Amino acid sequence: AVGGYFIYLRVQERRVVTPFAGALIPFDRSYKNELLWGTYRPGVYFGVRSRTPDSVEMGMMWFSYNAHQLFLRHLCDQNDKLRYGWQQHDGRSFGYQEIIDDAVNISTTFVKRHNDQTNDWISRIAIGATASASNSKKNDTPKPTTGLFLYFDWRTRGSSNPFYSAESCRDHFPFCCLPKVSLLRRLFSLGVAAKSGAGLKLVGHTTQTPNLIVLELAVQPGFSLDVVYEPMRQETTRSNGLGSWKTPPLDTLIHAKKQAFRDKFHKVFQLIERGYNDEQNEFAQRVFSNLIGGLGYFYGESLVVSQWSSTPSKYWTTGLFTAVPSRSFFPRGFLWDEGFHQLLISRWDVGLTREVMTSWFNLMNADGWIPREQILGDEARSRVPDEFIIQNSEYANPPSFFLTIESMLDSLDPDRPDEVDKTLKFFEFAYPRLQAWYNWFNATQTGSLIGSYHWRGRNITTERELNPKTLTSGLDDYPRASHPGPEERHVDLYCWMAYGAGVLARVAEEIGENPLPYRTAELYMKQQERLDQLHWSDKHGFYADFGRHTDAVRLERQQAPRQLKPGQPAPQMPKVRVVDRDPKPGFVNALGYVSLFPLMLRLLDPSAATLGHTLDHLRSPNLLWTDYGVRSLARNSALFAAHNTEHDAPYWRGAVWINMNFLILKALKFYGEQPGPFQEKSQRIGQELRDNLVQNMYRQYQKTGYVWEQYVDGEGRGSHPFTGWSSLVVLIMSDF
Ligand code: 6A9
Repeated sequence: AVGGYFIYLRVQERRVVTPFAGALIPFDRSYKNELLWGTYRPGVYFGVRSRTPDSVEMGMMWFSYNAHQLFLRHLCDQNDKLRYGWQQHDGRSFGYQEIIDDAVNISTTFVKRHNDQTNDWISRIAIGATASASNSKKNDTPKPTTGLFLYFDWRTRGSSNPFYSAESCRDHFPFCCLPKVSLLRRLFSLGVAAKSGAGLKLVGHTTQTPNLIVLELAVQPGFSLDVVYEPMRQETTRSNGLGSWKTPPLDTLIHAKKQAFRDKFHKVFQLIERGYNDEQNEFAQRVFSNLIGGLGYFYGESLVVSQWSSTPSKYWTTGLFTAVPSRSFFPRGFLWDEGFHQLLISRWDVGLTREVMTSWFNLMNADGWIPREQILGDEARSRVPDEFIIQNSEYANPPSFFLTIESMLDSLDPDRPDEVDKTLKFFEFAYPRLQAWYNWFNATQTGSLIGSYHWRGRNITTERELNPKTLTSGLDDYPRASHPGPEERHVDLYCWMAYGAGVLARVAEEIGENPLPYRTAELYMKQQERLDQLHWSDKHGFYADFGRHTDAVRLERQQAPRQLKPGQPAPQMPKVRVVDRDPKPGFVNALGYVSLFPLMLRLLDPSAATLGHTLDHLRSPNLLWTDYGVRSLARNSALFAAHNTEHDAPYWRGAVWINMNFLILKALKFYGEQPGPFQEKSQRIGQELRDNLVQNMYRQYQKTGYVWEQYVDGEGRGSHPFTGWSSLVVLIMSDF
């Protein structure tokens, strides 16, 4: 008591599944009603739900007869080879989609009204014959009949059944009303493949309480159906049916909504003024609409492991409001994709962006970590192979939301003081979480050399991969050090951190917090000597990662074991990695997107010689330049277009990706505005690049009907339609 001794106990606790301690960012209360219902099921061709866990979900399925085979259409699936997508969608109250399935054309329209009293909506489903069907078939062929199913599905929880009991249901509805299980049996008996129950969530019980209502119809072109939703109000027990929708008539309302969409699109993006023709403008509208119409609400929990526990724990159960990269192939939230999606959405409706960011940042745990891929709920989980489901709380994903934040700050509109106010309020609430996020990177992703950074999550013991992947960086198979280890330094992560510090400083300034710590960090990291010392390779002449590396790796089929028993067939041996020369510590010889990061995130001084070299590489057709955009890896790079395993095709090894090209363009615009030796060159390359990207994506859209995940020699590749970050083509057209 006298001596003043003490024991200092410092324990680093990791609370992986504990929510961040600070206050949750509040959702905008004034949107609660307005944004309650929507087409928030992007993974089905058409689906409506509310942003509440227990929502009734509406969906649509149909049978397609093709070459005498019967297909059930429900989940968006690129093997269906349909052309579909939102042609207009305003993200709040209106969407119009067309789906072309061989001879049949299905349109889905979603219209919402809302005021303080109500948030009714109508979904109109209309069937038509496609042009090709009416041309090729003479009038004497009968009109095609489509088997159409509409369903209303809810999770049975306690007594929250929003409909009627089975008996009264049958009395009230002239269609079947039955537990999902029966429905599935019926679909099976019709010869539909078991394919995860045709995508229907099978609630794990077989009691006779209905949790699904299905309306089954045989319809022909010309058919149209309106589903009217009206919340049950206390004072009314009887529906007034279409009554309140009679004035104005629905057609008039839809017409007005379409026109309002076009007008707003014109005002926001001004494509006609920029010389694009009507068809190109239409293309841009569709791309944009399919992104914003892809906003979804998901509910459930992630599975998480950490270095402290390798058995997966459940993250807390939560909802997520997010756009998705691809409705067909990965209709769920991805952290770094979302930062890019919101660049576009925030231009249109910054309120939606605040809702989405609120949702994402509220997923932060006590350590400041946000899970990278969000696979929430059974429906989402049923579409993902097991090895992708588990998230690791040691692993990062680029903090691309800093791009969104910068763009929101750049476009604070003094003519909309209410929105400015809301956005700044949002930043006030978000600030502790943004800081925690940034600190989490600093606490977990630093390199062993002071001031450097290093993505965790590479597989050190791999035998099959030509170059162990770095999924966390978002650039998956982009070549890094051939032998992962603690000495690695990753230039892209260094740039994200320098850039993030600058954005955080700006946020701090705007909301009256102290920007100094972040400003200092930014300036420190932007010092050319620091950056160059860590990442400029004199030997190669470009910015590069550092690590134990050799180019001399290849895949070779393993020898079959010598002693085969008589009659035993030779086993098919896998290809394994062979290292012909020992790795040495040094810069990694892989010119590509990673080398461009100091340019992309605008870290370089406008007069830096390294900027000039980077521009030269970018513009060189022998290296990175193509007529269709800047490719991810230089053509002369050792792993250019190389498979990573015998089954793992090249992904970020040469293909053109639109999110990275967007950042390149943004940087070229920036350097084109800075007086200096490279100003004129930046402008020229920027214009060429913009035209190349837009022309090619538009051509590919005309040819194939899709926007694609990536482009190889100009051809669309990978998942499609991919109206995630590829939809940035709209911002590119509008010159941002
Ligand atoms: C595979 C397939 C039905 C890979 O766009 C999302 C991500 C990007 O964040 C990342 O940078 N994509 C890019 O390299 C797609 C990832 C898809 C993984 C899911 C499961 C399901 O099969």
